[in-house]
Amino acid sequence: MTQQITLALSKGRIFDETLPLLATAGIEVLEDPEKTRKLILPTNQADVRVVLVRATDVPTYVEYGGADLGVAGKDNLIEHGGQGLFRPLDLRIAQCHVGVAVRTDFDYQQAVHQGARLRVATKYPTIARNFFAGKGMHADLIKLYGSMELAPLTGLADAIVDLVSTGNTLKANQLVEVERIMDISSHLVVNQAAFKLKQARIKRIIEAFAGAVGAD
Ligand code: PRT
Ligand code: MG
Repeated sequence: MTQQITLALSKGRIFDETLPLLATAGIEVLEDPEKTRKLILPTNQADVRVVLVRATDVPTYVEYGGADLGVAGKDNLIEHGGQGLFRPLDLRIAQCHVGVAVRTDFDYQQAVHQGARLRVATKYPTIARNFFAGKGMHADLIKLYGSMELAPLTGLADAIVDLVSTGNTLKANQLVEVERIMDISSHLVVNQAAFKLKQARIKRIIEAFAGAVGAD
């Protein structure tokens, strides 16, 4: 009996940038997530299916075996904690970085210098907490789920910790990056039990992906 392999992806850049990697493993997704309401997508391989979940939920699906494999941003992996996940490969896709940004009229260096208590809005409390603790700074974190850029503009926070790619979003909202925290890319994650039970099939996928991203 062939074992079913379930791969968790999020719609948008991760799905789009994973497609060429799947192709190198001979896997072709048969429906376009932008055109269907289905959350389970068949592939040309009878034993492989793709499930569409929120980017932040990919690590959770894979942790509990709702999916055998998934592709998740390092940002979301850090916030999840990574328990129960085997992380064999950096796919080097969906690249960006995490940074601290403030209003252009906010003197961040002075706040740092004076040891001020910063109010920081973020979707990434673990990354933010570790960063400010490492600098020996007090940060009061405010958890948000989106549109972080609005927080300094409305007085909700002094600073945000958010993902930056081109920097256009910050610029459009009169914000400026004052700290670069870490580079981000998406990683392949595998459920540890699934890796043992379905090792041959999963290894073939990992090897194809590794070849495609030029990993050793
Ligand atoms: O959108 P949704 O709330 O469903 O979830 P999500 O935002 O977590 O998903 P998605 O698909 O937007 O992002 C998935 C993953 O892509 C993230 O976890 C990152 O690892 C990665 N990634 C790469 C990015 C970006 N680049 C990125 N630029 N995720 C988000 N952005 C956003 C950023 O938050 C900011 O609002 O784009 C904006 C900045 O872009 P620039 O180009 O204007 O700097
Ligand atoms: Mg998004």
